[in-house]
Amino acid sequence: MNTRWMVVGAVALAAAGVLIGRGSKPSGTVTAPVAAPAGLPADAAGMVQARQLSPQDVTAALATYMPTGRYDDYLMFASGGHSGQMYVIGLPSMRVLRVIAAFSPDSWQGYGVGVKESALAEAQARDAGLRPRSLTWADTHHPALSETQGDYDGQYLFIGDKANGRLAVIDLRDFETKQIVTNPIFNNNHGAAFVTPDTEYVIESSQFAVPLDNRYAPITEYQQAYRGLATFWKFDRAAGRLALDQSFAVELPPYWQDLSDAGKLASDGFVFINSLNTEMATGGIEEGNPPFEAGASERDMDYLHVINWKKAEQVVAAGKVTTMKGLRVVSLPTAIDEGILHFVPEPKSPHGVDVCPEGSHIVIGGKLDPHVTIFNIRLIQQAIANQDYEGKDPYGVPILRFDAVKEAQVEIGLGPLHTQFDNQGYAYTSLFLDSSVARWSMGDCKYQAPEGPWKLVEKLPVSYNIGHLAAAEGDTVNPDGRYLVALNKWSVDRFPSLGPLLPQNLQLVDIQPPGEGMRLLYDMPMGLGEPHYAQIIKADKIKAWDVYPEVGWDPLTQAKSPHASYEGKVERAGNTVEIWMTAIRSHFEPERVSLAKGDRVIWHITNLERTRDATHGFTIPGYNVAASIEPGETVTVEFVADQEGVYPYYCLEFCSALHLEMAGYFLVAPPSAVGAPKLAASAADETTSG
Ligand code: RUQ
Ligand code: CUA
Repeated sequence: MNTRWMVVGAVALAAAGVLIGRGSKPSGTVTAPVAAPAGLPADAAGMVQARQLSPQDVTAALATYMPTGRYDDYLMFASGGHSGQMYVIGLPSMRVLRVIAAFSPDSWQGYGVGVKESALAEAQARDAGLRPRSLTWADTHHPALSETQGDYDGQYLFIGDKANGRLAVIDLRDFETKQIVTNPIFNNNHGAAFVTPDTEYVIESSQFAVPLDNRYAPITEYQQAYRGLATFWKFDRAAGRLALDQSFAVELPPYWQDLSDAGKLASDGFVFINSLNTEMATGGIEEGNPPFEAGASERDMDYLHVINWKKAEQVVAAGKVTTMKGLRVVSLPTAIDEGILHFVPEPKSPHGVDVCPEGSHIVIGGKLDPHVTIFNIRLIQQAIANQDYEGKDPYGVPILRFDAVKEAQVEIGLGPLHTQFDNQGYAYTSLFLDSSVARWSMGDCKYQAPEGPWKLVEKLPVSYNIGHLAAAEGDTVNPDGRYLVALNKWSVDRFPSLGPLLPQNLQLVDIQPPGEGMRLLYDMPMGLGEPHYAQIIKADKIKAWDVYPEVGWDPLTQAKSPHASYEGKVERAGNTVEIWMTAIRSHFEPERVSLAKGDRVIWHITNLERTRDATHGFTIPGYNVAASIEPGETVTVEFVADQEGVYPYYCLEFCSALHLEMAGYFLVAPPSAVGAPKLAASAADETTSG
């Protein structure tokens, strides 16, 4: 049995072509294989030896190799950092299954490159009056899967753009971005996106304090004029959209708010937001001030913001708000008077705040403190009720007494950042400076770890400098245990040198069963953009469409497009030429479109296919158009034919044996040559096909 196990493992490794585990060394190809058991292609023991694989390596290979056609158990949705996109990664294979274009154009997906039906184009048009530049990228940090009763429901995905104060909404029926919203009064965020337990709201809290409403105020007026903001974007699930007119925000002091997390179960109705820079440092190293890194780290304690959003909702409904650019804002004095906002002291330049599966405990990682600090929501509620304050901050926000609300502190190591949970009573915290993952036991939890409460159990070194970590369903009311992924910021020597810009290293860790210790299974280089946070969902919760429900589907509205057509035709009205084109293997119809320079072109394309994976593409040289027309989809491209000449348009997807023949000619005649009106009329006749 042992031999067979080794054999299978070695074959798996050879097929996967990967090296795993500490101590693995790159090796050449397998040389001199000796006789293998019947049916196996090579001598497995020889392969293990030739590739210098340890027994742990072989186990890791067995645990991660995915035979052809077999599907992964989990899907991980990872942000793409400043690539502006999202990644979908299968677990345990760690294969990248998809990139989802969110904030950046992507020609493969026909996103933001000339096609009208896109959230990016819609946002750019909407924000044209608000911002002078069309944004074509984002700094995506925190993805949030939609939840029902605190559990992932597999319907929607939200992602925050830290750099520009935006959120995107992705529909998981087709894995496409449906909406990008821009915070109308705040230009950056960090505590985004996090959802309340039924996805009533998507939370977007600010990072760097600025004057609200994008006003100017000199930095010398920092304390009076600058503010933070927690925005609660109402999610209209039926429409699949965030609704600004039903959203609200709570004004916060000009501390730098950091991550947030929504309460659930025991803490349902609350939102927790970390802060740093309660010193209110304003930088100015060039003027002899301490740099931010020092000025913002002087105090021993910063403030965990405890916001009662259900109370805030009532205050908003009662109209105690000021409205700025369509967003209803609860002012800081109102938030204090109405008991919406309380502070809890938290050590020491805190970063991650994570609510445990039962909602009872709130875990804080303080970057400059070797402990995680655990607060109890019951104690917080008691302290609020008893007004057990240690004082007020300069803005009058009551500060709860630390010892009254703290349940425990566990010393786990250097640089604790983020925490995830399993279903055995353990929490897992990333340690940036230690380059490791700490497993420690929770207390007062429905799952009881055998070690007893609040104990550091073990640490696993990771390569290197871990930021976030994600456990399978590890921030829901029902964690799965099983897998954990360390999202390491630095990879240094883990992969061959490909120049000075290195990939991040995502490491898959087996955390089950807990008694056997955490085991590293796989190193995955991510050379596409820097994932910050990720969420891992059971794959069978996702019910995506294989093809669009009807021919002529507009994915932006998720309804039949008024521009769908089952036949090719061209119509002219004045100098506007409208084309309804069909695409099916292996031709477009029409195959010729003739018009004159200066004509306005509206070009609809409907993919008539009902076959899974029968996607067609569309492009015209020089017109900056790249469409992906998936089975059933209708897209629209609009432009002015401002370049004369002859332009072969063709299908971008290798869809069939005659893919190269799937093409046509777009003929733009000079208007002066024949006289524009006359040519235009005849051109329209000529190109109508039936
Ligand atoms: S946070 S730096 Cu997720 Cu650790 Cu953005
Ligand atoms: Cu359609 Cu290639």
